[in-house]
Amino acid sequence: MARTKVGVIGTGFIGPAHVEALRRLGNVDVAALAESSKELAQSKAEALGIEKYYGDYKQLLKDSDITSVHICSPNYLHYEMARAALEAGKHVVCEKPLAISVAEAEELVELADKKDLVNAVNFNIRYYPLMRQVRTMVQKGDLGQVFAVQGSYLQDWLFHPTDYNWRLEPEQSGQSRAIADIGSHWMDLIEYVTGQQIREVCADFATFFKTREKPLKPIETYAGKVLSPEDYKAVPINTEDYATVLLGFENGGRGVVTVNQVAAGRKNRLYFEIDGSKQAVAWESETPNQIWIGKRDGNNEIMMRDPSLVYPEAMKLIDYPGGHNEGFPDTFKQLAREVYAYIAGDRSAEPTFPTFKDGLREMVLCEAIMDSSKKRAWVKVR
Ligand code: SOE
Repeated sequence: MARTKVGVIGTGFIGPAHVEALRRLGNVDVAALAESSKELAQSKAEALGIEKYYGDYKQLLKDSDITSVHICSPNYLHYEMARAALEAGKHVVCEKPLAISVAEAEELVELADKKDLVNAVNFNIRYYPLMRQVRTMVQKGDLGQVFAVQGSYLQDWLFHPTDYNWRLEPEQSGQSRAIADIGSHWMDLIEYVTGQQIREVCADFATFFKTREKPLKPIETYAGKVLSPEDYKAVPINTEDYATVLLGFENGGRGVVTVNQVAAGRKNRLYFEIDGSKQAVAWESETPNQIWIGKRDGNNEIMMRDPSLVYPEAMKLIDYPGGHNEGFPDTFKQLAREVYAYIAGDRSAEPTFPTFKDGLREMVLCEAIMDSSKKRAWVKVR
């Protein structure tokens, strides 16, 4: 079997998760990595056991062994790197957000189409098997008409004013933080499982920490408290810690979502409840192997992630029997498996994985939400 050789660009918090997932596929080799300097690239390559390393991603793109790349760098680099990778004829899997503006994302969608290269955005939360189950339940009419969706995405890794990361800097991360970083996952998931597009939004943003203590040395996302007081300086913060957004769906359904990166005790918790005309369904990402099914005229149910209980569509994403729990790293593996099966196979069918078009969709939603929060009014999503 021909093995695809992959290059990973960026090895901070999320790059190693891509490396691990790719290695679990069996038909893909992580052949090279690129970092922002030769020294960093070398030490990461040693730690991750990757043979080739480059101190500049442009050198990796010249490597003719590499046929696809995973972009795991800070957000502001996604556009430049994805563009260069497509120009170099590589298939691209990009971390979210795809870019930091709608215009950039539109250009990438067009270029990927023109070059006829496989393109994906890592909206990994779709790949919890029970999310495929919920999507199939909606498609089969088990929920009836979707009346309303409510939920949240809460984290606490920015809870202290000394918590700091490049995601707090608009030049690196983009103009929106909580909505672009975690709201984008929630909206992508909800549109994916309900099949309903969000058509209008009304947003309320808050920044609770107007200044934060910036470490004078770089530290990685989720690194925790590793510095002392003299290692910090106070800097102003211009992006939102929190947002609540009212949503109007294309079928007339209503929704509301809260995102908050300073919610104590909520490590990384995405929650939703979909209320349909026949029954309701709810899920939270910190207990990802079960869904709640709500009924008016019978007992409510807890459905377990068990290949013998779910629809065949969801079964495809399950590698272990019921009770042998799968989680966050498995979502990366399942997404990558669909991408690499597509790369190796017949490419005439529509991809089953999130593509650059889905990345663009999130940019459009984020821009509408930011616009609404500035105007303090409802805004239509184009
Ligand atoms: C940081 O907030 C972050 O790593 C996001 O960027 C991810 O997409 C999400 O998986 C968890 O939190």
